[in-house]
Amino acid sequence: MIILHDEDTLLHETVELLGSKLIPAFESPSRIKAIVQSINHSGKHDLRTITASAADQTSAVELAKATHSTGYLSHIQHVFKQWLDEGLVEEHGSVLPECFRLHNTANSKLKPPKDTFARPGYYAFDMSSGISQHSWRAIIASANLAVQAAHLLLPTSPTSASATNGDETEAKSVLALCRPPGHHCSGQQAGGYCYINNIALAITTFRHFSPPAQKTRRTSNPHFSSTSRLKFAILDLDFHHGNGTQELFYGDPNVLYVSIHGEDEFPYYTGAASETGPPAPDPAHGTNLNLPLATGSSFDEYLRKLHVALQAVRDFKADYLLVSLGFDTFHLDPLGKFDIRTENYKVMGWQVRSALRDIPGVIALEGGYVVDRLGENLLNFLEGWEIAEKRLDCVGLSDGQATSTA
Ligand code: Q9C
Ligand code: ZN
Repeated sequence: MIILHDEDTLLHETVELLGSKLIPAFESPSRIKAIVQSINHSGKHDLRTITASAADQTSAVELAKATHSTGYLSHIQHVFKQWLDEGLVEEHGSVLPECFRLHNTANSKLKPPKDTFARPGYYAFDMSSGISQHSWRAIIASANLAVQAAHLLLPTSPTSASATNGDETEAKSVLALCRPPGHHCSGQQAGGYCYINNIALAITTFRHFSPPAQKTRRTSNPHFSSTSRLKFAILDLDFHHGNGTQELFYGDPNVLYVSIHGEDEFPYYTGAASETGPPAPDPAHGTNLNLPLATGSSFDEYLRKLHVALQAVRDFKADYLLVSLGFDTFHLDPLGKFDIRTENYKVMGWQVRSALRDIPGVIALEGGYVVDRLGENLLNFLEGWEIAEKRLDCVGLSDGQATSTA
C-alpha cells in the first residue's frame, strides 16, 4: 500500500476538557509517530514521507475553499497569532472557544464577533478543536496528504503512479496519514479534533483535476464539463458519526455517504438512520446512509452493519471510494465503545476491499486513541485489504475469524 505521511502533521498539539480538567488532547502527535514506527518496522508498505511545498499549501487552501468559507480558513490560520499579540494566550498555550453561536429569534444572520477572544466560538462547535502555535502548518500538511493521495489515483496526473501505464492507474489505493482528522468539520466550524475535511478535499481534488473525458463519461454532451459527473462513495468507519462529511454532501446526488458509528454518541445531534438525504424527488434522496450501532456491540454485530454498508456502496457504482478510517472502534479506546479487537481489523479490511475490489480508493486516517495499539490495528486492516485487493486466498476472513494468513 502506498502510505503518505508528512512530519508537519506532528506540529499540532492542543488541550481539551475531560470532565472539568484541561488535559493534553487524546488526539496527539504520538498517534502518527506510533503508526509510522509500526509501518517502518513491518517493512511491508511503501511509506512516502512528503513535505508540502509553498505551492502545495496554497493549492490545498484554494481547494479547501470548495467546502470551507474563506473567513473560516483565515480564522484558523491567524487566530493563534492574534491571541498571542493581544496577550490572550501564552506561546505554548491553546486557543479555545468561549461562547458558541447563539441562535435567536431577533437575529438569524449571525456574523463573527469583533472581539478576538470571542471569535473562536463562532468558528467551532465544541471544545475539542483547540488551536496552538503551529496548528495551521499541521492542518495544511494533513489536508495536502489527502490532495496528494487523490493525485496518485488520477488517471493522467503527471505525479500518478500510473504515469508509465497510460490511462489505467496502477495504484488502486492510497492511505493518507492525516492528522488532524477531518470528518467532523464542514463549512465553517471546527470540532471533534477536525479543522479541514480531508476526505472532502480529496473529492474536490478528483473533481478539479480529472480529465474532461472522465468527468463527462456519462454524457454525450461535449459542452458538459463545468460540473463533474464523477460519483464518489464515502465509507466512514470511525467510531463517531462524520457529521461534517454528511453535511457537506447531504444535497449532492453524486456523493454517497455511509457511516457506521456509535449510537447516541458524539457528536450527538447527527447520525440517526432517518437522515437519508433531502426528501424525494430530490435526486440526492437516499444518498446518505447512517447505520448507528449500539455501544457495547461485538464485532459480529458490527459486521452485520458493515454488510449493509458495503451493499449500498456497491449499488451506488461510484468512480472513487473514500474511506474515513478511525480506530476508536477498538475495545480499549477511551472515546469509543465497541468490542472490536486487533485481529478483527484484518477481517474488516478484507471485507471492505473484497466487496469493492476495483474502485480506486483513498483511505484517510480519522480517530483512534490507544496510541500503542494503533500501529498493529492499522497493519491488520491493511493486511486484510491487500489480501482482498490481490485476490489471495485467506481462510477465515470471510466469516469474521481471521484465523490464518495467505
Ligand atoms: N474531551 C474523532 O475521532 N470529544 N473525533 C472528546 C473528551 C470529542 C472524536 C471528549 C471526540 C472527537 C476524529
Ligand atoms: Zn472518532
